[in-house]
Amino acid sequence: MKLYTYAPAPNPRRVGLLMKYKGIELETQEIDMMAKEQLSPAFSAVNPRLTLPTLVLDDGTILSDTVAICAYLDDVFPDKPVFGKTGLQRAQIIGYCHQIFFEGFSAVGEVLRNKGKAFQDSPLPGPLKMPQIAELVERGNLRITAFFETMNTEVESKEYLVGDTVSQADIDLYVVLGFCGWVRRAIPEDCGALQTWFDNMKLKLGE
Ligand SMILES: N[C@@H](CCC(=O)N[C@@H](CS)C(=O)NCC(=O)O)C(=O)O
Repeated sequence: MKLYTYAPAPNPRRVGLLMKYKGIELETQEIDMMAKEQLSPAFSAVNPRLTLPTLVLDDGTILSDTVAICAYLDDVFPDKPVFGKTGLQRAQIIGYCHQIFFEGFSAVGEVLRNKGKAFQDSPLPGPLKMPQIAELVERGNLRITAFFETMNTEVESKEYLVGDTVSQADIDLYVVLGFCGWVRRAIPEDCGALQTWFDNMKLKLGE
């Protein structure tokens, strides 16, 4: 199998940290997003959704959603599982990944991509062209504030989001909290539990 990625970008980082944590090595090709290589005909032939990460299996099957790639890699490389030890834990982890993607990643994306020239006509990842909407910057920032508060409550009495070891949910939360920095949003002072959780997770992930 082969992974197409761009290591610094947030969704690729979710896969990168999973691979680092589990000690997985794969054939990898970096697609330079700064040079907009993900929009090239060559990459379009690999993944017409034009998004990273993309995992192409040996039989040609394409996985182009981060959570699907992570779940698949966790299955193929079972040491240090990050999708739970029971069916319930697996469901809870997938639930958190979905929540973090929708309430966290997409809120930051809303702020990042609706202003400035870098994402002009491209406020959403992928091939769709449409205008930026300036008001979404303000709404995205409100969503980020709400996300900090929600996640602060989630980790108030927990070392890990689910169970007693690192899961994909922890990796995703760790990555999105870093991604908040791209829009100059830091964990607020009144979210002390979240800051403590983040500092501990940084050590656990060897970052
Ligand atoms: N559905 C995809 C979305 C991934 C995504 O949005 N990736 C970003 C990089 S973090 C991307 O490829 N952006 C392409 C672009 O901005 O043109 C997933 O869950 O992995």
